[in-house]
Amino acid sequence: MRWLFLGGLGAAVVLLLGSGLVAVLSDSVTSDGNKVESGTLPTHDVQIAIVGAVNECRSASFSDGPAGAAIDLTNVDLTSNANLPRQIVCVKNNGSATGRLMRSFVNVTDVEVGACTVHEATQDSTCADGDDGELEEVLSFLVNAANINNCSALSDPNPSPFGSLIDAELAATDFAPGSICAFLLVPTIVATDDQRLVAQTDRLTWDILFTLEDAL
Ligand SMILES: [Ca+2]
Ligand SMILES: [Ca+2]
Ligand SMILES: [Ca+2]
Repeated sequence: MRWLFLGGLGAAVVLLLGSGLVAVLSDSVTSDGNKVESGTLPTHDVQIAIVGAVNECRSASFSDGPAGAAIDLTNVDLTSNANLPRQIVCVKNNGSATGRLMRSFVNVTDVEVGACTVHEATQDSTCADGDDGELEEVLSFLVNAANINNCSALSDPNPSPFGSLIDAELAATDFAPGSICAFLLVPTIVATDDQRLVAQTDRLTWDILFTLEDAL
C-alpha cells in the first residue's frame, strides 16, 4: 500500500509541471472581422437653372439641361446702343469635388433669314436666305457674376464681343461642392454703321456650355 501511494503522488507532480510549460510557450488571441472597403472618388457634377432674378438662384430647381433658352430675342433694334434685356443663369456645383468653372459659347450658327434688305445688300455680298450671317460681329455681352452661395465668380466690367465668348474662359475659381453662382448676361450692340447694315435680318443661335474641371 505504501509504495502504491508514493507512486501515485509522483505521477501527479509530473502531470502538473507538464501542463504549466504548455501554457507559457503557446498562447493566442484573434481580432476577427477585419475589412477594407473602398469609397468613391470625388466627382464633378455641374447643373444650371434659368431664373428671372438673381435671388431666385437660391431656391431654383437645378438640372442637367432645363427646357428653354436663357436668351431668346427677336426683332432686335440694331440702331440702339442700350443694353438689351439681361438674362440670368444660375450654376451649381452638385458634385463632391472642388473645381474651377469654365464658360463658353458653343454650337454657334449665324445665318441670313429671308430676303436681303435693300440697305443690307449694299454692304453684304452673302445675304440670300441661308447664307452666312454677320450678327455675331455686332453683338457683345456684359457678363456679371453674383455670389449666391460661397461662389468666387469672375465679372468683367467691359462688354465681351460675342466671338471672344466662343473660347472657354474661366468663370469661377475654387467652385466647391454646394456653391452657386449667378451669371448675368446682358446683350448689347457694339458696332459701326456698316456692321449694323450687314447684320440686318440675320439670326444668331448658340448654346452656353459650363464645364467644371479639376483646379490647377
Ligand atoms: Ca451675310
Ligand atoms: Ca447679313
Ligand atoms: Ca440679313
